[in-house]
Amino acid sequence: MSAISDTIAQAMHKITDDPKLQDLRPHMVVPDGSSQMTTDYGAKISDTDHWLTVSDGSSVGPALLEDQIAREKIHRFDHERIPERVVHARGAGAHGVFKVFDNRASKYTYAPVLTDASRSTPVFVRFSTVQGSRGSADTVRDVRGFAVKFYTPEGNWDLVGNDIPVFFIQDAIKFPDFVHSVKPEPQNEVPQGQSAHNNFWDFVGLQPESAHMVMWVMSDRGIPRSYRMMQGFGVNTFTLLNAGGQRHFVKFHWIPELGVHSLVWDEALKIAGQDPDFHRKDLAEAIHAGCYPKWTLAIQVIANEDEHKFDFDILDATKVWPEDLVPLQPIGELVLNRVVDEYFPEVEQVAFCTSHLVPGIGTSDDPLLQGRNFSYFDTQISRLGINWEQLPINRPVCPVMNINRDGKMQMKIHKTNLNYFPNRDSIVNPVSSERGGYVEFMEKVVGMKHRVRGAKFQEHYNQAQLFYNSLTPVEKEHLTNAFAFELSHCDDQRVYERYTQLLNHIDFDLAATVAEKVNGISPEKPAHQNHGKKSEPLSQFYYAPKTPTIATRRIAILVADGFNEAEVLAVRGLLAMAKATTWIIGPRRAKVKSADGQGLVADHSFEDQRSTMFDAFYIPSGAEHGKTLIGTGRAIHWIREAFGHCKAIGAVAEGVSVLNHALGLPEVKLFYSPDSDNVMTSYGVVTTGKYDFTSAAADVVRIAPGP
Ligand code: HDE
Repeated sequence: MSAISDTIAQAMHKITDDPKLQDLRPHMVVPDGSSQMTTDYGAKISDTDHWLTVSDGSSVGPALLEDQIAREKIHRFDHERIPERVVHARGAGAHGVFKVFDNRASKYTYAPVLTDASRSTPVFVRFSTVQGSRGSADTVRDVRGFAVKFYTPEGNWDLVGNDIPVFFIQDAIKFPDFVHSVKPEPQNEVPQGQSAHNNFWDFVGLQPESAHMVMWVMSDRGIPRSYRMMQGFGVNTFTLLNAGGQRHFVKFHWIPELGVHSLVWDEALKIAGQDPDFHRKDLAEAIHAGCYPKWTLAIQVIANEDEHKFDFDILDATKVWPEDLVPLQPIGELVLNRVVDEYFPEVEQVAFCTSHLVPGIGTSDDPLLQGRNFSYFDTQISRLGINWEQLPINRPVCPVMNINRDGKMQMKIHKTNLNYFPNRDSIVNPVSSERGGYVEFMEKVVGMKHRVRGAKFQEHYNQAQLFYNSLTPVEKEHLTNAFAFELSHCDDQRVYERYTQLLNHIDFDLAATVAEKVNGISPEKPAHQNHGKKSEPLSQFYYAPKTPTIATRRIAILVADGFNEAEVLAVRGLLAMAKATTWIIGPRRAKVKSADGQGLVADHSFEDQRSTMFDAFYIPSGAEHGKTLIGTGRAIHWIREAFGHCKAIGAVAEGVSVLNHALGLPEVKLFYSPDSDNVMTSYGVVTTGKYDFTSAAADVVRIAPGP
């Protein structure tokens, strides 16, 4: 654990010192067994099960409107729902801490949140999908939101990012069109949680500026294994202001400690049905287990005077700043260490605004960001009302004082007869920049008023090519298949034909393969020559963790009656030491007898938790158990499916026979026979015939499941 993580770990144990938690505490309601039930106005309730009626006790009579208790219950119920977010409706959230390593960013900014290493800044993070509604599934192909609220003594700073570093459009004015096109179609509200439909591909086919982002979403980045295993990006270009008054342009990056990992498409599809809350549960499971998700915050910085030195516009949100041109500078660490207590008041009511910045951090002329700065505040008013910033989860931890007044659900009572500025008593006054007042960078702006974007904004394919070229062969294959899946769900010929033509501006082979798969237009020659350049960090493999780890990975142990219990307990112990979680999967969720002990109660059956829910599995030895598994169709399917999804697999003795049977491998001689004493590893499968199970288990621990 790094020094910084140690400090953060200590900060976590002193969670009571967290200023945001202290702020939330007075709002927490903790009923205990002796709590008396009351109405919302405090009168005690004697009966909450029977509506007041006129009755002689032997039959039911008319219900009385005078029953305040019944009416309150129904009224409150009728109004439980608020509008869901127009995008990013489905999400999960957690509390945490942010700390910088040292003051290395003070060259660029005087914001203490980014420079003061003695601080632990409380944060709330909300992850989300974009397209689906609140009840949609977690594992769909989509962009993921990564929104962070920093509660600093200088005010709240909201860094509202995504897991993909670019966006579909360059100018905010197109956002309603883009969102209408990707959301379920207007005539039938289909499809839910998917972009595989005519309107989305029609829009992006007609808007080549989206080409780069579409490549990212069709890559494995669109189906992350976990919120904990994805990068985050501020996407837009922000600015930093230092104590000397100099401005730098900045992009923010979150790099996950666990590396970037994705599901495979077949898994993602199946999990969407088998466990639509997969990511939400995964986040809570890791935090409960004390495996706190962590990210490094890194910045890319460009000096004010270098704004125009690149062949792309640095204010164009459809472009990355390639890391070989503008290196990442790690400056701090984010740790999520506390699950929410109640979903609605925390995750549903949290509200972010890109314009909520603290002194030392500023906005830029990025035309997408400018629109966002308007939109977020506006949307919070319609979702939560004008006083949304007074809600506990949104409230800053520093004093808030001004002449803003009234509005629905005003919670504050200002004890003053003056509600304007200036006033005769100077009750509340602006603060100079020296004393911490927010100041904008003074910039000379000259120009004509017209509706245009700069010349460099007109180029759309260079970075889409760079992304494609930087992928490994397996990533390319997944991306090609994703295009084929999506376009084959479009039945309007104009739509899928146009998109295959657009792909030919990115790469001839990609366009030709997809066109063949979906009956699109097969190109004869490239519409644009692929420049052939690469940038390694664009492949998610580049972000594999420095030290491979299986911490928090879910590992299934497949058993039937007669399994070797001592072996299972030893392997479980070893895996627990490596911080993986193990789950006994048996023929039923009940006790499974062992050959040598008490037996174990299975956590799930083969039927009710499928292989897709796990990162790896292991089959112990045991003669009877081996025979039973071989004869259990569901177990055989389980093994085949997991092998097909390239899961890490371990097996001992009779467990190896089960594998060989399920995978039909004796002929191809992939694994040693069950009675061989050697340990063999191939295709991520570790097998041994030895009953010296500790060495086999050590091998299981050694292989970290791949991306
Ligand atoms: Fe958003 N976006 N967005 N967006 N966005 C919203 O605000 C908007 C964009 C992002 O967990 C809305 O509170 C416009 C880029 C996240 O609560 C809304 C434009 C990026 C979240 C809105 C964009 C994002 C939102 C809907 C184009 C990546 C969820 C509900 C100009 C950097 C925040 C809400 C949460 C939410 C507007 C583009 C990320 C309507 C106009 C680019 C993570 O205000």
